[in-house]
Amino acid sequence: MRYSDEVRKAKSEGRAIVALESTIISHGMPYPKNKETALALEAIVREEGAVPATIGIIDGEIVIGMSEEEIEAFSTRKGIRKVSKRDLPVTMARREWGATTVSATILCAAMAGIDIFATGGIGGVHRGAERSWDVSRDLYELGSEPTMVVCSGAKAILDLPKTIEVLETQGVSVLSYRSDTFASFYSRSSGLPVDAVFDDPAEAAAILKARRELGLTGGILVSNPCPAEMALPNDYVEKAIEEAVQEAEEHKITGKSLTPFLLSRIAELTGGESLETNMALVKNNARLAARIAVCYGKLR
Ligand code: PSU
Ligand code: MN
Repeated sequence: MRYSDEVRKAKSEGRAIVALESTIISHGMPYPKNKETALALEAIVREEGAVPATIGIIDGEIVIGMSEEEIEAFSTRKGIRKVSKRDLPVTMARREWGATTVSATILCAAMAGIDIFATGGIGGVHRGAERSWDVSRDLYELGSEPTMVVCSGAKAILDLPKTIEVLETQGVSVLSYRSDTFASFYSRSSGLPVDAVFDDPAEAAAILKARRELGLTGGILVSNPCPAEMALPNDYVEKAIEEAVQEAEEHKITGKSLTPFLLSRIAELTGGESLETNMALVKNNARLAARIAVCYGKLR
């Protein structure tokens, strides 16, 4: 594992750190929006008084805190493996490059002692999972590592009621920021219930502290709805999702290619609107994560 100087210093000084993932850069957004977004997330985290740690694997080494050049490389380089837990050993032993998903980023953040991580939307139970059995590793890593993940719910391409059920089975505490329901990625509400609503980042920090003190395995999911001015109407985006899901089935796109395919197809079908929304929501999540991290730092 290799730390950037900034992250190593922040760790030794006990400063608030926010982990950021790299699959969203290499497989979740097209160039140059992926790079712009990744750099913007880092700037937002710093603006809020925390230190960003973008995580990925370079030549088999887990990097905790990428440089700007490394972020640029993850934005453009072809053939970067999308890494979840099962891929970590192969990527490391073969000295490959790997973009870490939510699940692998949770693992790396936990190894690095970073408590809070921001992303766009976690993976979850895919639509049609009763046939495909496609359930993201993200849900199980949340169930076993003590990390808090700040996101806009699970991606709307998924079966959200089933995703919420698995989170419950896994014992993940699901919190929602200033909204009564679980967010639906591009839209603000899925209509699904959460375990607790909070209005102040300090409350989320207190819940994280309580969970740690109990010594429970597993983490906390913070659902932060997309900013209202950038949210897409549910039924509008749902039409694009259904079309993309249908196409994926026709083209037999499965496994780790499915989510990247759906995200890029939905961006095309919405004339780029869904991508703008995705960029806005992940920035909003980085800000909230940094605020919670700063509050958590004061509690510790
Ligand atoms: N959030 C986004 N865009 C993304 C992702 C999250 O706004 O591309 C990535 C995360 O890395 C997440 C992955 O772990 O999508 C889910 O992939 P899968 O469904 O194959 O588990
Ligand atoms: Mn999958």
